[in-house]
Amino acid sequence: MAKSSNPGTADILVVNGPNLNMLGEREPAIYGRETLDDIARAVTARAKTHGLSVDFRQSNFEGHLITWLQEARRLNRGIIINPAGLGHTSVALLDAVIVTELPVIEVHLSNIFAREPFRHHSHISPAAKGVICGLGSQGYLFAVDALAALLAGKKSQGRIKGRK
Ligand code: CA2
Repeated sequence: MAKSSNPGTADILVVNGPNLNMLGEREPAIYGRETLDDIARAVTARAKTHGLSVDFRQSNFEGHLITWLQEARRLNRGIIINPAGLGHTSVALLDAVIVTELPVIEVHLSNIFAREPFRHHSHISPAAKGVICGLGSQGYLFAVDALAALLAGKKSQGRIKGRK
């Protein structure tokens, strides 16, 4: 599992699904040459430019992903998820995303719409604020930027409300 850089109370939880621990080792033509640890470092650095901290995780077990999402509601402010193959199959993962009640950005490294038909549908997408696919590891960085903007917007809305 990629190391969690800031377990527990990070602003952004990044959840990576099954087989993404293999990045950089196989199928570079589809997924690029970067490892998941490379992506974790880049995401953490990008988040830091926005003053945000990151808890970056990966598991091959659906139950781990679901438990992390359930905990996120208490511990985090926004979520980036690459559900990997589970995005195409798992209603349970969708339910866990909904439970978070947090802004969620779904990321896929590859363009799932340019691949096999079974990859064209994601159960997660209807619950996501936004979906990024086909931009490789850069997609994670754009997701950080998007979440930063969403969280900043929430903060200022809160201040306006608080003044009333
Ligand atoms: O493009 C993506 O990010 C995917 O979520 C990756 C999943 C795939 O099932 C989705 O359709 C799209 C697969 C992750 C497996 O990653 C590997 C990396 C290197 C070697 C083998 C698998």
